[in-house]
Amino acid sequence: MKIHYSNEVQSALNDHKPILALESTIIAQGMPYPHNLEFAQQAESICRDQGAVPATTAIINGEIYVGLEKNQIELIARDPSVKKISRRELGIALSRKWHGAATVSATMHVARSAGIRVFATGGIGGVHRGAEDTFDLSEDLTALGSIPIVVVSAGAKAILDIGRTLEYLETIGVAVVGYKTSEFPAFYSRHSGFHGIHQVNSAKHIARMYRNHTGCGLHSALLVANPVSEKDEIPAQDMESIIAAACTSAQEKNISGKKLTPYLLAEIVRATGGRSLKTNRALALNNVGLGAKISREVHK
Ligand code: PSU
Ligand code: MN
Repeated sequence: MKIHYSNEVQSALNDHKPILALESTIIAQGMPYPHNLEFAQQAESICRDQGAVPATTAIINGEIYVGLEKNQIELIARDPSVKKISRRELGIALSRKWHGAATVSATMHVARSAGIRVFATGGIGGVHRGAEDTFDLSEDLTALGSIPIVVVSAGAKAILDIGRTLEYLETIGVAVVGYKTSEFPAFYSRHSGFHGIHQVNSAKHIARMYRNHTGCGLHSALLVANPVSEKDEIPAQDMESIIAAACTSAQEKNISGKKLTPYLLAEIVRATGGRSLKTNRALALNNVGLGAKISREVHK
């Protein structure tokens, strides 16, 4: 796999400095312009402030980039031709010379190949509600089961079936820990009602767990669930009817496959009058901050 590195990422790789992988689907398909551009820039600056080099990953003209220049981030944020690319579609995107935003699964795949061990996103994809009929399970799950990197997320997106997502994470052997909590968070909300995950209270301990995880020869990810802050959360009971309505609307409009998650997120932004966008942005930036700290500890 041929990867173009930004100068900043290339020198961090040469000097063994901490690097944090960031995905780009959250930019291109997860948030509307220009909020997505502001978010992407802020994510990079928080990462640098915390002492890690941001490695935002995307495909431009059919080439893989790890670490984007300013104009490349702008292209991902505002060019409507940018496609959502998951791991299985990398070869297709390269052959077709597409612009592509990398999902969690695609970013994990590229990060491993680049030797980057820590990655921060908003919320992972998972088992969709009604998956018993649609079979809609995100490719993020299979990537988490087979790529040994630390993934920081605010839990699984609340639009999913969180209970089944947790069960599936167990089936595929993903280690799940909560940052300062033993309850798996629900993306927009701190609480999902699913208790009993292992609690870890510092980036240092997460780094040690990761070393032991890979030291045991495990090839799955260490998934760190980092709840959104209290001041930014939307309580789960406020979200539930909005999410249910968005899911019904997607069904009525026959929206499925890779279009489903972006549609649901946008519907929820609309229905909450932009409140969910603020929360999504806050939780993702919170994950970047923690991810950068973990990256520093992993590099010690
Ligand atoms: N987190 C967010 N917003 C997003 C995503 C994550 O806060 O848009 C993206 C990630 O790129 C993830 C994708 O891989 O949603 C999941 O899509 P799907 O459910 O189609 O697998
Ligand atoms: Mn899907």
